[in-house]
This record gives sequence, structure tokens and C-alpha cells, in this order.
Amino acid sequence: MRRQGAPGTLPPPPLEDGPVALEAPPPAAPARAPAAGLNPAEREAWERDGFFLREAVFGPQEVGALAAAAERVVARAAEGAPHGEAYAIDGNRYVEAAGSTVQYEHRPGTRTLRVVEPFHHLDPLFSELVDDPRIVEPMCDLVGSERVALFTDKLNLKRPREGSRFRWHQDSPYWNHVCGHVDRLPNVMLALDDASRANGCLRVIRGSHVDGLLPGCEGEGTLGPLFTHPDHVREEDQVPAEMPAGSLLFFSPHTIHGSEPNETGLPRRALVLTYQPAGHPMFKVPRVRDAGPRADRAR
Ligand SMILES: O=C(O)CCC(=O)C(=O)O
Repeated sequence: MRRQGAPGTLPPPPLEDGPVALEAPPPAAPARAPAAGLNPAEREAWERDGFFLREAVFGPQEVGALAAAAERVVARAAEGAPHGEAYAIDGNRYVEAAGSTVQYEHRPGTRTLRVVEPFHHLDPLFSELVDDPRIVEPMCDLVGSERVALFTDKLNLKRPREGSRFRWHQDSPYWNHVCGHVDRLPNVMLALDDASRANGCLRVIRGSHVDGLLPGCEGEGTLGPLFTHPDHVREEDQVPAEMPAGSLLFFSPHTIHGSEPNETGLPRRALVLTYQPAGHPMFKVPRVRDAGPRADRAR
């Protein structure tokens, strides 16, 4: 076997009075292998729910280093922004700078960044992260391929009290027009800060991946079609992905997800990496970025 199985993450308990948080693995579970493909419980959760969590895969020192690298990326993107091409879509401000699309927060006049995509080329630590077996091994299983490549990577910043809401959406409508294998683009979110409901953790709708691409909000501006039509969002099935820093949430490109504003004085920063079968170019960059220790890649 190419990879060893690892102990499982339990599916969340049934809904009672509203959304429930994702469950941590039971304390009695044996220690997780540092890098492993999917175990049977994770496979089952993936197929049934469209997501699963691995808690605290990266340790505090690693997370500290990644968070510092994220701030270096922000500084580089912000430095490049005045020289980049600026534009607005539906009132949202963007700039193409430092080889990335930089999106600003919604508050008029703010200079606070919301998303940087892609970002891994802006710091060597993130280029290494793309090849980290703790991400690549499960991704090989989710993509269904011995070798994978990076499709896209986003640094999502929810700054204290300013980090704004993400409306319910699937990622697949963003990618469908440029990619012929949209069903094979799993995401992983790596939490750089403890994520809670209060600071705007990601929320995922359990089972929403099963019907593939869903209708969007046609007639609501340019971006409307990218947001899932409310008739197809079962909000009662939402699961707030509360997770400690260093955790990994794997979720399908068809899983409906979103998040609420950050109401706290604490940051909620996260990285989202999306993989695909090896040999295909990235989403925003005309370059192949194969991933993993055996990858024959150009950095
Ligand atoms: O970071 C968040 O809260 C939302 C992220 C998201 O929806 C995305 O990256 O597609």
C-alpha cells in the first residue's frame, strides 16, 4: 500500500437546537500518523458530508512560523498594490499585484486586505507547504491520483472587527469555466488562528456537495451567479468549523460554505489550498505546479 490509514475523525453529532460544531477526535484515539491518506471514517465523512476535519496537524511553532510568513505575504502584496492594476467588481475592490489577485475589505477607503490569491510564490515557507505530505497524502486520495498538482491557493484574512462575511457559495462555479475536472478539486483549509463562531470560522453545509453544481443568484450583479441560490442552501444543515490553529479542514469543491464577520479583537487567518491531478496548470497562473516529494516541478 502506498499510504497507511490513520485514525478517524468522528462525524459531527446530530443537529439539535441549531448548528453544532465539528467534533474533535475522541481522546482515546491513538495518535495520528503525521502524514496519511484517508482512513475509512474520513472517506465515509467525505462521501456523506463533503468535508472532514483533522485537528491540530501542525504544531504551535509551525503555526507561528506560517502566521509570520502570512504577514510577510501581506506586506509584499500591500507594497506591490500601488503599482498594480486596480479595479472593482460589484463594489468590491481588487488589485493585480505581486503575481496575485489582492482583494480588499468592503469598508470604503480601507487598506485592509481580505484575500490574496495565489500567495504561495510570495514566501519560501509556503512553497514548501504545498509539498507537505500531511496535505499531499490525503489530497492524493481525495483527487484519486498517485500524483497531484496545486490548482490554486488563497490567504484568507479576517482581521479583528473588520473581517467581513463570505456569502454561501460553492467553489466549483468559479472554476467550472476554466477547468475540465472540476469534481477533482478538493480544498483544504489550514487554520492559522483558533477559529470560533465569534471570529468568523468557516461554515459548511453538510451533504451539499452531492448534487454537484447548483444554481446561483442570477441578476445580482457580476458575482451573483457565483453565490448559491438560497433555495438550494439548507442553512439548518450548517456546521461551524470551529478548530484550533494548525487544524486542517478538507472540503469538496461542491460543498456550500461561507462565514460570518469577525466580531472579536482576535484575528482569523487561514490558508486554503486546492489540488488537482498532476500535470495541469494552475487556475490563475499559466504554470504547472506539481506537488509532493516526488514531484518534478518548477518552483
Ligand atoms: O475564509 C472564509 O471564511 C471563507 C473562505 C471561502 O469561502 C473560500 O476561500 O472560498
